[in-house]
Amino acid sequence: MRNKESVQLCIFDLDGVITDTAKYHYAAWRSISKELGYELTESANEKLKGVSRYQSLQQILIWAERSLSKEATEHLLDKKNKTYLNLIESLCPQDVLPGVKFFVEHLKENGIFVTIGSASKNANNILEKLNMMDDFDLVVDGHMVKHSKPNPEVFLLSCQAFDVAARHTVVFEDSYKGIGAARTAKMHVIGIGNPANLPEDVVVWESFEAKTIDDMIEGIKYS
Ligand code: B16
Ligand code: MG
Repeated sequence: MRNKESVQLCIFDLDGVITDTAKYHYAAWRSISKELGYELTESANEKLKGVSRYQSLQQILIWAERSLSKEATEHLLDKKNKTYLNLIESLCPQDVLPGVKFFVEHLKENGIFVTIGSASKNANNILEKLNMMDDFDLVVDGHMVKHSKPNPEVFLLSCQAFDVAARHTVVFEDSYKGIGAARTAKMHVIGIGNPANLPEDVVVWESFEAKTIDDMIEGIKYS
């Protein structure tokens, strides 16, 4: 991809990209893990980022070497979500990560479609708290997909909605699984967050502050 005209769609992951809710998912899963007699470390938690609630619990059960009945599984999923919802109760527009609003506007002013591609079933709730519901052309969330990242379904739905080819699409992601999903779909990708937590062969922005379309084109040059 060489020029800005060839980017037609940008897809933003939500948790860890638009706002720092990833730390609340971690806190909630840590407490559930403790109940299961398992210590969830920060590095193990990296493997849960971008993964659906159900799949995350299945992974924790494997690590904890535990198995649960259907009822006990449902109970823990519900408990995790209630803990998480409590933690994000006071989320507000000030919690949008630095530079995100400006960058999203900058893309839209340049005629680029801007969507959300999140595994979360709480995405709409979070966007409402952040007062960002009207900022995106489409929100694809965990209610709309059958398959969890690294399956690319959550990103492909945005391409289909606006009839944009994957090669004209850029994904912003904070997780290994999400970057894998973008790559499987043959989309361009920029990592967001701490480079130490992401693949070495991806350009990572620690924040959106002062970023422009030109920076994005530079970042995806070799992806
Ligand atoms: P929920 P993203 C993902 O959101 C999170 O990274 C992941 O930790 C979480 O388990 C998943 O959403 C499901 O979230 O329990 O709210 O439905 O990063 O894809 O925006
Ligand atoms: Mg994320």
